[in-house]
Amino acid sequence: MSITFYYSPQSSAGRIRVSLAELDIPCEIVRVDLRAGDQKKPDFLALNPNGKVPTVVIDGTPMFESVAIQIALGERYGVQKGLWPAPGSPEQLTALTWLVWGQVTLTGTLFRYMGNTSEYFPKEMHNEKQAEQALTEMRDLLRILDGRLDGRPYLTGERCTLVDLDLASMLGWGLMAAKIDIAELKNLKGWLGRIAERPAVKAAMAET
Ligand SMILES: N[C@@H](CCC(=O)N[C@@H](CS)C(=O)NCC(=O)O)C(=O)O
Repeated sequence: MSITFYYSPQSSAGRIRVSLAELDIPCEIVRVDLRAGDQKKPDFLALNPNGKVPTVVIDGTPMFESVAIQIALGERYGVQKGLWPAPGSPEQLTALTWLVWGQVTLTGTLFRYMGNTSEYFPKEMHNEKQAEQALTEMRDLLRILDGRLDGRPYLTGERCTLVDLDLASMLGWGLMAAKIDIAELKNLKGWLGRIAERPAVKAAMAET
């Protein structure tokens, strides 16, 4: 088994950094300097034509899109480590559901809100009505997530899985960047706090 991980700290690749550390899988880490444009060089584009991190090469096969990478890592290495439900189990269906919900529905809405409000995006692209609509949807989704965590410490039940780590990694950054307050969502707040305390998450957050 060989894994090469193309990584840049404080980016979408952080969630894969956390998964690899939690799974305790030996891998070669290649730093990609996004500011210097390493991701647009021909060698890198041959692995990921999108020119983005995370990108991994597992036993010679390149993969991109963090959701696909999380599923591959979970299924290959996570079951044994208790970080991914067994294939064919009801928990696996639940894990896939929340992972994709987090990456497609929740992240899509968050970025729509940020695209219309945040200083990360040019002011001339901001649209007040779109922002209002996206924020209403975002609040609904956060309430849904809070409800899922009611009486359940983690998304699939008693155990933390790569799905929790993935969603929490995106939300920990996203809620801060989008300046969305979740004080009244106690389950969500507690879950984010528990995950932020994990050594692999702390280590990834501290990397520069
Ligand atoms: N949907 C992709 C998003 C990847 C992505 O947007 N990566 C950013 C870092 S956060 C990137 O590499 N940007 C470099 C660029 O666009 O030049 C995933 O989840 O893997």
